[in-house]
Amino acid sequence: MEEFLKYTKQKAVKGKASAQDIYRILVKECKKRMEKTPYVEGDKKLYYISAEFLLGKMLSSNLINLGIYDEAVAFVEKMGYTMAEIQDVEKEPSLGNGGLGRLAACFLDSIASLNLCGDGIGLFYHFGLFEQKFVNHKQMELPNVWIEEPSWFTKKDTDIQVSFPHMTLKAVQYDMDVIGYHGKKNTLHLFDVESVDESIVKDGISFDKTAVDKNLTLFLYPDDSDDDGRLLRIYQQYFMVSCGAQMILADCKKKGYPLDKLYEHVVIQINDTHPTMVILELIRLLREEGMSLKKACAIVEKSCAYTNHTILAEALETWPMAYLKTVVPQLVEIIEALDLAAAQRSDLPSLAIIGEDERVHMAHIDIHFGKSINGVAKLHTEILKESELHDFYNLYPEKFNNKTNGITFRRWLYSCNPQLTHQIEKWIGKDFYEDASKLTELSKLKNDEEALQTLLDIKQIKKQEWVEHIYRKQGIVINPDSIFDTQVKRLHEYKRQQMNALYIIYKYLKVKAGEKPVRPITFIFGAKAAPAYTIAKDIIHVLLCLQDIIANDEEVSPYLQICFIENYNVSEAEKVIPASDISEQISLASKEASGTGNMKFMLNGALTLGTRDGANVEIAQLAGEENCTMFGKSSDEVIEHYAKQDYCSKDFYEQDELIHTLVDFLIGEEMTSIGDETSLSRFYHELLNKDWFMTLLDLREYIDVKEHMLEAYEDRHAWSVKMLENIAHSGFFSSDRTIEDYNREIWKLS
Ligand code: GPU
Repeated sequence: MEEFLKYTKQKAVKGKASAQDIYRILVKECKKRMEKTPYVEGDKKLYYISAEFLLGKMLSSNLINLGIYDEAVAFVEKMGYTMAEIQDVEKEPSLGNGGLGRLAACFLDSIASLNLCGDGIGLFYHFGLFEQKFVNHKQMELPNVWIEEPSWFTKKDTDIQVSFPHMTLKAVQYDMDVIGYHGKKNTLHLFDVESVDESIVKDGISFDKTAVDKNLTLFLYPDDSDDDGRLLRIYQQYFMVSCGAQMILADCKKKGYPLDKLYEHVVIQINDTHPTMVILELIRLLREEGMSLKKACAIVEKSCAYTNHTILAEALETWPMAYLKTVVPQLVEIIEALDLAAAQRSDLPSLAIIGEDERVHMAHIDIHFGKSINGVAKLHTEILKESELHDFYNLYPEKFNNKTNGITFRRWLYSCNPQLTHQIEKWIGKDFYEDASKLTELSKLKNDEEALQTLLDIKQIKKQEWVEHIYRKQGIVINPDSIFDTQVKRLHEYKRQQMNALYIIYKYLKVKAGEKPVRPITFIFGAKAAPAYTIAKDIIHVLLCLQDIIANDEEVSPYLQICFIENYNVSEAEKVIPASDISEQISLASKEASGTGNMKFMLNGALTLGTRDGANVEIAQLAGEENCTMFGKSSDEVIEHYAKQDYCSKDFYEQDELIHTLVDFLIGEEMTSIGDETSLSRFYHELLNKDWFMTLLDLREYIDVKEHMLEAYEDRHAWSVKMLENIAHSGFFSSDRTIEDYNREIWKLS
């Protein structure tokens, strides 16, 4: 790191290097080394195609993988800064919504780190997920500008073009090097349209949805609550897959691979159904090469694999045939042919590609014409096989498999929690850096008083750091000695932030009645609601009102506090997760496909308070039931309620006085005096008359177990043992393990 030293000598003396200067030097140094790093080679290549890559800031991650993190920290400190201050300079590329996009980013890191030849393909959105501001206890959305110099992306020459009925769009390709941990590199390819025009964005995030040549790559997930928005989604999806398919076939031709052996050299992992049209586009392009439809289908079926991330009906994409005829008429003939071919394999209407309502079921294309379909946690895959996709499972049992999600420990431990990382290294040596399963060795410390105290001390340091951060960012003063009880994730009814809100109301009323908790509690939230998702925004409103009511109540505020993190994103996650004591994972059982935040908390020594849903089930199994708090109705019971349609929230409200009181609070004097009555009463009625995600079903038990958990916190020794056991058994959730599973069973790269 000679450059650092030279720079230190020149500028440190004069004391005029700004954080910006330092950031630029570090990026330059990284890029220089990345350029010299060789590509991973192999005669078979994976393409991970995804509408989202929620990368987060790249500086620390790149420094770690290049093996120069410690040197860089020393340099930064010599210049009078902390690494956090330098990291602050970078704008976060928020090119994803939540778990699905972050998973794709973790996977890129692991693929390269395992020395597997695999690239990402996606879109170069000019504005990432909106920036969230709170005004009058409500969420406002602002455009999120992230493109800046210096950039990790490099513009590449390409002659790719994509044709639509009334226009042909020229592609612009941006590539980012993805460095493996102490290893070689792969590439993330993001495609943009040459004619894109940022100036059409007006007041916040509105723009002319019909000017597709100008808007196609402006926004991640544009509002699809109207026809124009939905058409735009199809334009985006087709542009992405067409660029990807053209690039893949061009790569093969360049390497001299015969296209009829495509599957020997290429495997395409389709991340949810957003990129499903890649199957159709590949078939179309192979036919243009002179291949028969039948042969093209057979080759593509052997090359593509699909990952399902949800069983929520509203998230399973179907497109009206009429939309597809408008945007991608060149694919319609292929869709109809596949529909016929599928009907020959099974005549069950539930397996049709074109439904009776003339809608095209995207997942059905993937399952019929891909070689593999996987769920993202054991329970989720079982539900797919046994209920949601049962008929498909009967037809293609060999295609179904599970790949429990994972997270990259490079970001979610080494980078975000260096204190814990260094301590672990002192305890068990360096092997866990390359092999996360080695963390189990930590269990040997469970009777070591000094080690357990150190674990508590590190947690306290991370809490103190976060308290300072949130004070700087939002001006909120948090008691670092309070219990940090955290629920951070997208705002969705199935994730049940509203159940947590009702618990807080319960606690508030207790304190008002004189029952004070032994130790203050800080309820931490972070969540963005989709701009058109009204009820989700109502829930944010409830929480922000409660935050204010409690903060302004002299009786209650010494004991309880809500902190709603504004604009929660990857960078905020990296700060709050290591500081948290309790990890709230309270989705309605069967609804959270996996969850990955749950794994990040476990790895950082927070204890899970969760339902038996998604990967929570595996967390409890690995960490031990005694080291987690699990509650709530099982997924079987929940699925039965849906089948029988016998859940009635009003019954719970009317038959349980406590629940009655808590729900009524939502429209009571305290709330309406500062909140918006329309919003509060809309949410109140939603809970009473619908409550589709059964909040009241699990509320009683939630209150009980949470009370116990908070009491258990006071036995600091017992709690620290649980922390240790959680960390020790989190190795399974390394995305390196997940990627090894994908590779062994689906990709089969050498
Ligand atoms: N997920 Br579908 C998203 O983040 N976005 C989506 O559009 C869909 C799923 C999430 C699941 O909700 C979460 O349970 C899972 O851990 C994650 O994908 C990654 O598989």
